[in-house]
Amino acid sequence: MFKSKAKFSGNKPAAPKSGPKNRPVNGGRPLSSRAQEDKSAPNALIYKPNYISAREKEEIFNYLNTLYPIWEMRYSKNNPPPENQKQRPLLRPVYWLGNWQFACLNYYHPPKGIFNRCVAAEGFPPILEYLIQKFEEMVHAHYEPRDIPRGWHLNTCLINYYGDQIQDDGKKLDCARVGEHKDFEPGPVASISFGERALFQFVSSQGTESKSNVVVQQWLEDSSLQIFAGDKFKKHLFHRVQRVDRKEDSHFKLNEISNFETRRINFTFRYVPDEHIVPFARLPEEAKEDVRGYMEKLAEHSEYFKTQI
Ligand SMILES: O=C(O)CCC(=O)C(=O)O
Repeated sequence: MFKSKAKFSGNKPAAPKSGPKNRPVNGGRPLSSRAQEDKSAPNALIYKPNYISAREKEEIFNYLNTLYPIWEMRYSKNNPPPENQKQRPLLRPVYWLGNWQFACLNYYHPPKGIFNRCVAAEGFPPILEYLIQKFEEMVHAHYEPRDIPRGWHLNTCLINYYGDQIQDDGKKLDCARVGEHKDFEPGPVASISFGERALFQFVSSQGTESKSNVVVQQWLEDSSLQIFAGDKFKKHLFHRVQRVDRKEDSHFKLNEISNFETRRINFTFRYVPDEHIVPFARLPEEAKEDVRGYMEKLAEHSEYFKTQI
């Protein structure tokens, strides 16, 4: 099953799985005093360094080599920017599995935003099915039933590509970060990371006017697993990727993403109730119009998307 080499030049083989099992979740810079108080609290967080073996990583990278991520725009003809906002591209290329939550359809956002936002997409390859099963078992063993919604299973995955945009003058623009947000899909979220480590922070936020407080932070390292769940980490706090290291002078050699160099790839696995996943053909006409271009682009390299348009 595990064949060729992962394509991260400068890649170090994953260390043996002998390290600490659940490392305390406060890596990185000193925390604010409020964060210090909370440092020992995050029972609802799992962090496992070196969780993905070298062979599993190879298999995942073989699969990544078959994907062609796309750059999406945040808004569209039928979902224009609000008055105080401008049309803009997302900060990074993405690929979704299970269902595609196009940015211009505003992502899955219960209780109101549940219909016509999650467009049926390709399923998981065997290596991810295998890992998902382990994540689900871990979740059931680790969390209280109240933190696991009925029917919860990891049927959705967002693959984020982090790195530099190469500008027209050849200069690199580092856009390896994600602003604070919540993942509104119900229940636990599992995340695996590859490449340069990222500073992942849970923050409390009083709105756009005031500065957010870092409550817990964790460096997400190559081949690590993170799981978070429960009201505190899913509903009350926001999370963000503050920055991605640039220790290795190298980037992943994957399929060409024009004018982009990827130094970190993250997969987040989530749950969308199956009844809220809609095939492209059944979207309302306006939504179809807004995402048809993306579907056509995806269909250039995907048999699945060819059958959908
Ligand atoms: O890249 C990561 O570690 C987190 C990504 C994330 O926050 C998201 O996709 O919602």
